[in-house]
Amino acid sequence: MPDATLVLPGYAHVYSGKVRDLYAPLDAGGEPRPDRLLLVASDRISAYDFVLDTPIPDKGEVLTRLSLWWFAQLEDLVPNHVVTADVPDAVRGRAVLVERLDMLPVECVARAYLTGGGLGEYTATGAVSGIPLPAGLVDGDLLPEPIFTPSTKAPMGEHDEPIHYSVVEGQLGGALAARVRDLTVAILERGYEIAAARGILLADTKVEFGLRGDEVVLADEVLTPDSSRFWPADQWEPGHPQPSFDKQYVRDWLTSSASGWSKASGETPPSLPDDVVGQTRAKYVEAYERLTGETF
Ligand code: PZK
Repeated sequence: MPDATLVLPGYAHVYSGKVRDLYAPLDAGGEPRPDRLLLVASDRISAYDFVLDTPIPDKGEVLTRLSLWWFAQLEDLVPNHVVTADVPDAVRGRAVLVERLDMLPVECVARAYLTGGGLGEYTATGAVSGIPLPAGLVDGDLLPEPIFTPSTKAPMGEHDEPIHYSVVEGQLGGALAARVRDLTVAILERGYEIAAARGILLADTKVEFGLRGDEVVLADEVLTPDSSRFWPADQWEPGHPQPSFDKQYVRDWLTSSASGWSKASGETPPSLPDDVVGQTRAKYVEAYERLTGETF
């Protein structure tokens, strides 16, 4: 098992997700500050709905630095929750101190390409989140235009359920629903343009928003391989699942006879061999370097 819950002096552990952890900084009296959170990205990786027991070195730092870079690219579109990346040495590089917001209870997803859950819905109904799509689309097709396909925030271990935009309107009211829809699509479009220029397709992305008073603020991580689907542009070929920019070595090895594991078994996947770890680490670093134009 990669790191058991880290003890960070001056912080209280709040919550652990599959691959990230949340802490609250303590005030002078040892009480959790109500206005700040520390988001810590681990080197854990998930595949086929399992968190693997083999960490990918530097994954947490790559994703944290990539997310910070994207927040800066998006600053003219939407304010964000980042306070500082100046954090304790134990988590430096892979943690961000953020403003605690009133989070909106919706997973905001926008899609440029049809795949994953959206494809399943389309195949069953001809529509995604109630948005009718042209007939005859296949896995990996480019959509006529980017679409907003929100989902519920399911508790950990459960899957988010797609919802219609009308449900978001009911939850948030019409004005706020339209604001998060338009922002989500604008973030996808900005990310898409930047990534495409660097040979990476951004198929879809999930973002989270919170409120600072009545202002909508971008939270969580943005446009990372954990929140988005990145595909190598030169391998794009609709009609079948596209290779993942970052996780393909892991998936290929896990589903190969070499792993001795099968998805359908329900068993915990085996530890990854060193070469798969190294190749996967290199893909995360390559994604960072191609997208940002900076050396990791
Ligand atoms: C918040 N998460 C998900 C993220 C995890 C879990 N700015 C904020 N204010 C209030 N709450 C959150 C945020 C943010 N971002 C985000 N849960 C609550 C999450 C990172 C690690 F374990």
